[in-house]
Amino acid sequence: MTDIRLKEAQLQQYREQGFLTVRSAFDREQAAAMITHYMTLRAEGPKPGDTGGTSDQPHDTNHQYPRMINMHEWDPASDGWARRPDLLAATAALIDDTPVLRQTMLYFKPPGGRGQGLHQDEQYICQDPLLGLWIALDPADDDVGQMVVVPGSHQHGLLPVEPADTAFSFTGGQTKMPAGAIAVGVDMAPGDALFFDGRIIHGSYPNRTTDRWRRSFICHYVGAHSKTFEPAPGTHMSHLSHA
Ligand SMILES: O=C(O)CCC(=O)C(=O)O
Repeated sequence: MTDIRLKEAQLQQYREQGFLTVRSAFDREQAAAMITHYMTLRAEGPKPGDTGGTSDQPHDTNHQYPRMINMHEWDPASDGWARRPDLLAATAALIDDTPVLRQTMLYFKPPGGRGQGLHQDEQYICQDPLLGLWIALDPADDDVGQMVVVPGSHQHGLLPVEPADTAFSFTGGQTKMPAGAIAVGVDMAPGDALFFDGRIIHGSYPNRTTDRWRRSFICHYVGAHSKTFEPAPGTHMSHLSHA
């Protein structure tokens, strides 16, 4: 089994850029087994907290394969993957604290599925530090709506939110982009991991293919000493009517 250990240069990159890619954190067979696992769970029927996104785009394929949330609360396999000791150790090094699992999610993003308006996770979860861990289960590239990040944007602090174009985003809110912000796509292979800061601007565009999925297993961690904060007016997604 893979066992990741971060080097000082990787910690440095995370601090400066706000994200870090680690190749083959899960091996390909494991990623394939996770796809089978989650497709089986999805086929069983609705789970607590499912969402296919805003209802104004009923033909979005995300409605047929809604995002799952907090599977670790009812699925022991998800709990085990989210608490893999080396991933927790990497997270501890990145946030310089004892990690506490805050949330798990599974994005199916079938062919034609909408993406998610670019945002900062702390615009949803008001705890800092917060760290996201995004595991690619399928190859993730531009065509399928890979993760995009704005390098260094975690250094802006929390930014205002605005309505997103729900033709492209399954959520109704997005971050108001700071001047000069450039979003870059992160190419990932099955099993690759992306660690990202709770304040980095990130999200994804739609899956433009007719035959490829972009499934991903996502964990969010806070630290034992993370602080809950009151968001400044206009910086939290709940300030929009359909976030
Ligand atoms: O996978 C995506 O499209 C977006 C995921 C995301 O925003 C997150 O994991 O915080």
